[in-house]
Amino acid sequence: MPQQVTVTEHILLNQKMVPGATGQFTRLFNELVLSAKIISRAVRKAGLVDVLGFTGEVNVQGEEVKKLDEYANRILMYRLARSGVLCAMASEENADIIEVPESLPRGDYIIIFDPLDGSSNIDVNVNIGTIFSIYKRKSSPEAALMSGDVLQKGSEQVAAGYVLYGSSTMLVFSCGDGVHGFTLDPTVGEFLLSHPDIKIPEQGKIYSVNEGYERYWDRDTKKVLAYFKSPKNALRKPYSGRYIGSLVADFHRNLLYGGIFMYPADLRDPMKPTGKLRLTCECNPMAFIAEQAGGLATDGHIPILDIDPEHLHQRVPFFCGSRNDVEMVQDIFQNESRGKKKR
Ligand code: AFP
Repeated sequence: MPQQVTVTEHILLNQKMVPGATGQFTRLFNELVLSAKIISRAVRKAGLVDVLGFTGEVNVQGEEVKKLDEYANRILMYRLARSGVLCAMASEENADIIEVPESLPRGDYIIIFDPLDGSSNIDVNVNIGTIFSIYKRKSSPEAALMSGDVLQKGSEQVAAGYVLYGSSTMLVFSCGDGVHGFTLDPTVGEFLLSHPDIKIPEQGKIYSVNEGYERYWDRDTKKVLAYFKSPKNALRKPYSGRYIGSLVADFHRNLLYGGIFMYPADLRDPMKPTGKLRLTCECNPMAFIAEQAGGLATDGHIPILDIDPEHLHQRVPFFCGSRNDVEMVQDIFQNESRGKKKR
């Protein structure tokens, strides 16, 4: 019988290797895993039961809320609040930080999540995902929770990952010791280790961006796209363009095959001058995974993980993936800003 490590076993083995580990993280992770299974079950039934379409409400991002979005949010809120190890949570769907009520046991961890990213793809049976990012509070547990406990730099994440509801359901995460992927075996109801120690190819061959918005980009960003499409780039031929419009799916493909995901700043909407993706619940966790797999993530000027968040729903330009490709983006932006200074 082949060796089949479950995600719980993997976390427990790691816990044993961390001196002073209390089991709190394991408890939190178990609730995340259970939530992922429950959400996956609902996603798999979409089309058969009444979970497609809109709830009729609009979320904090000004987007219409999908029924599955709302369901996933409720599952995560309920389960994670009962882990007994969190002091606060934040969701892409909620305007503010949610403190765990005093009536429930609490701990030092903080989780930020996007319950169902790519939800415009739900009704057409295209891959969607859950993204999460975990921190430890910095202030004393006796003191009142500070916004700085939740708004930490991405480099302070203790763990991050995503669940991809695709041709199979996969959980990919890092606790700072590399990236590991587990596939849900529906016959036993367990996530089994299928992709140990994932490394992103140093040189990519795919670029993923919503090219339809090119006319709204600045000159640097247009140069970046021209580079990936040029036969004179590092590959000596144009990269393949692949864009699903579902961050988890686009990121996951590029993680395994090598490539770069881009959501640059654009001038379409004056309310969103720094792009669409949110630093805390989308970019930071993906940047953490990318770096742990040997890749990079930048906003064009500084590493995503070094950005000090100003508010919970902050948006940043995002370039993330294979090391050589992201370095090229940084070079193009740096040369442009050097040129601007000279002019
Ligand atoms: P939705 O959840 O509204 O579908 O947005 C998904 C997303 O946040 C991210 O998953 C995609 O990469 C990106 O937006 C797609 O945005 P565009 O449709 O503007 O390309």
